[in-house]
Amino acid sequence: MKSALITGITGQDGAYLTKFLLDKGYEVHGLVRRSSIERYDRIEEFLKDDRLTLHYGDMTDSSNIIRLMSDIRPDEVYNLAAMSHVYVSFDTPEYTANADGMGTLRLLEAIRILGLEQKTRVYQASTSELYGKVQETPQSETTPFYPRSPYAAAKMYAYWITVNYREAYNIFACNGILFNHESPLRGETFVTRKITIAVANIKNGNQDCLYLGNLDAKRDWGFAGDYVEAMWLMLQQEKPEDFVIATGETRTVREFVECAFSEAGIDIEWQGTGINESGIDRTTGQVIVAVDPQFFRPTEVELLLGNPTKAKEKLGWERKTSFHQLVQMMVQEDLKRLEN
Ligand code: NDP
Ligand code: GDR
Repeated sequence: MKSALITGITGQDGAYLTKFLLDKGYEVHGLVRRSSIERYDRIEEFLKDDRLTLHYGDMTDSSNIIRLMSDIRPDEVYNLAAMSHVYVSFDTPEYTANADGMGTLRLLEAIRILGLEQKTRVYQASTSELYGKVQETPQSETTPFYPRSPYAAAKMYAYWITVNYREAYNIFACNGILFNHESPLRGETFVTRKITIAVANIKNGNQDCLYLGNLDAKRDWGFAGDYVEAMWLMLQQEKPEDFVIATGETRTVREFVECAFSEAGIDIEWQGTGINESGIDRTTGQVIVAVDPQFFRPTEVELLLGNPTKAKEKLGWERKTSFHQLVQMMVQEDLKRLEN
């Protein structure tokens, strides 16, 4: 039985990856942080599975990482743990650098210190945020990086230290440069989930208006369930390489809003521009979407559009879920959750 350690197992991707690896017959270990309320909601259904073991730890604690790696000696490590919110990283830049940047170094160093270079393969959760102020569209594995947030700068360090440890110590380590991927398990303050929760609330009369920041930002949005397969595929190749994982389509936040409300039977009409822009319910005439500048970022990433050709050719990976299917799934799940 192969073994895998997932850091960030309690997050969106951690939950989908846990299911994926258990289905493949893996023994799965997960790193969890101690908190005053232990919330493992996303992985609750797997907690009774004997093949899943949780370990307390933190990416900011080297001795903890070394001890865990020494005890588990996993065949594969998926480093998903991160302070993953771009907006919040402007408020917590030092912590973000520590967890997202240095955390990756700690993991790679543990492999080296323990002599696991030939045993343990590493997946590093890199991100399309590395492209930031984009230098080329669509973005591929060869597009230059230009990070636009403390989060992206920390992830840039993690990207390059992964490449360096691969080249210097022959560790099988891959960067998955994943574009935005969403699901009903998405954190509630990321824009897609914030929108689908608001749609369910507004539909049920529990909320009047949805306040958002930049409606013009464009993202290449896919489904998280499709993307975890690509993480695994990278570690099954003959040689370690970095891959862009994306859909190859881009949409504005505004389009996501329209599509999500339409899924709940609400038709939106846009009025005004800039911070005065609002979305009106065509049937009732009520303002149900408005811009609030508090959600603008000090530096924004305006356009992301990935080129997943290499992943298709070498991994045989393609997204299965379309943009409309993704929005539909998220809205329906949030409507159902409210009913329950
Ligand atoms: P989430 O924010 O849903 O999950 C992050 C996970 O990291 C949680 O389990 C969290 O634990 C854990 N974590 C945070 N800080 C630490 C720490 N210091 N020590 C240990 N664990 C920690 O993120 P996603 O699942 O969406 O993303 C997974 C990874 O992929 C992240 O690294 C993210 O940056 C990256 N990524 C995500 C993309 C996306 O669109 N989703 C796109 C590209 C990259 P807790 O539950 O305790 O908070
Ligand atoms: P992102 O995701 O920053 O791309 O990072 P997010 O959903 O937070 O923002 C996407 C775009 O929407 C705009 N936006 C808003 N964003 C939020 N959160 N809240 C709002 O109210 C709002 N209004 C408009 C943002 O300005 C932005 O342009 C995600 C994370 O999962 C990262 O960890 C990951 O690396 C990248 O995706 C790829």
